[in-house]
Amino acid sequence: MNRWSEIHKLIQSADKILLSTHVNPDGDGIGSEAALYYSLKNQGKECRILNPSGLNEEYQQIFDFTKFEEYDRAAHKDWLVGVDLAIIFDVGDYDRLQELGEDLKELNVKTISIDHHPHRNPNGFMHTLHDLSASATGYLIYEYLCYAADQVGEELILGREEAEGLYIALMTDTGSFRYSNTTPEAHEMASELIRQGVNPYELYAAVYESSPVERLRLLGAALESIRLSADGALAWFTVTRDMMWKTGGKSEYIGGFTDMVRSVKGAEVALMINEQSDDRCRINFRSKGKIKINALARKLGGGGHEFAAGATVRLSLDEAINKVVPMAETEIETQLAKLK
Ligand SMILES: [Mn+2]
Repeated sequence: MNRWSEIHKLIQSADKILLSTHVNPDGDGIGSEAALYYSLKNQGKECRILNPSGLNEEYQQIFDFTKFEEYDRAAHKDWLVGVDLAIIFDVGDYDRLQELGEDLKELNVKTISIDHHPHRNPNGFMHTLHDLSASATGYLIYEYLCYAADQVGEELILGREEAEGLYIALMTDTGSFRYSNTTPEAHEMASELIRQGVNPYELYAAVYESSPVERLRLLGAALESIRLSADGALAWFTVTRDMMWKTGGKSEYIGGFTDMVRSVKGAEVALMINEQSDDRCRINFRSKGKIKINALARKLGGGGHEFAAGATVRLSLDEAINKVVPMAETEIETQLAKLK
């Protein structure tokens, strides 16, 4: 039996469908939503995208931003009544849906989680399709659309938004086909999308070459703060509220900073400590592939992939530095010693 057959039946028998993804939606979540949204609309289904938070500027140039609504209980809860199915992308932890998750539960809406992250407790969802080997959630959506087309004996023909959504999902989650999750299947999917009309440079430029200058200034301040430790195997840096204030930066500009710091020669792990308030910091780890960092993120109350993980800690900036940096050093040194 095909792994999509059950989900396909659920989708076929639903008339009113909600799509959603995590807070601060990334290219994978948004792209997956766009692809399935337009596909379901074409089938005449009533469909709506409601996310826990809004769309970053770069994605507003590619997609019709009015289709990506920020969930507002007062304005949207009435619409949730009578939803047959909620499909949630790139989220395995139900709690990340925040208020929307609470309301779906209260209204007893059927939920499906489609994701490629490892999870401790995927509870809360009624159905799940989790595949850690998939490069992106968008890869899974592509596989589903191929399956659905095949069921009616047709070739998959994608509209502009569907094809661009899938390409953006894949491009952003593989770091533009550079990270270790770049599989032959990912390239095959990209080649099919390009054949169907996607323009790779146009989408790359929309996402990566349209930074507000404040973002680059904030990046400059962040790069200035890089420190090396564990014999150079750890490159850590901070993004403080002071930097934000001086550069005019915003928290949504921070995505991708840790990946950039990982490029330091000799560094195995990059670590960002982002001061969010007097007693809260966001911690981000990126590994080049020798050191697994998800156990470290879990110790701090977070999670993620083996080589890309993070956590939010209830600590001041100084406290976070004093706690997390030594923890990371110890973890890196222990793992490196085992590799010798
Ligand atoms: Mn993803």
